[in-house]
Amino acid sequence: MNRLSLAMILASALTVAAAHPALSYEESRFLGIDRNADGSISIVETEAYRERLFKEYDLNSDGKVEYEEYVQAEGLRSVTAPAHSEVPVPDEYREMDANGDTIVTLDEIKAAGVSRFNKLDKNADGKITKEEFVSPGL
Ligand SMILES: [Ca+2]
Ligand SMILES: [Ca+2]
Ligand SMILES: [Ca+2]
Repeated sequence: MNRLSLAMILASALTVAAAHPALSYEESRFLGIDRNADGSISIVETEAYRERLFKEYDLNSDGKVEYEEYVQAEGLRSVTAPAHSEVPVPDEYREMDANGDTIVTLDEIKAAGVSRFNKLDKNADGKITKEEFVSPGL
């Protein structure tokens, strides 16, 4: 093997490593929302993501996410706490529950996603790029 081919092998190994770095939490979330894998998140993808989120939270599938369901779905109550002990409402839930009735509807959860979308979409081109996708994301 001459030096040139060794260099080429090393270079291609580096390229592979660069193309598949360990994904950060945000990167893997981004990829999960970017369903058509075009490198940006559209408003349609945001709403679809929020619908999936809603289904995850709506444990009894009755079309509303009561606060208790959210607590259970997110595992917010410590395992040592009594079964129905109160858990302080996190900002995340307040943000979704626009009318504050401790029930989150599909419309509310999508609207919260759209308002996050608009905040993240800094250049207002209707797409969120990886660079724009910063915590807490969508
Ligand atoms: Ca996309
Ligand atoms: Ca429910
Ligand atoms: Ca509500």
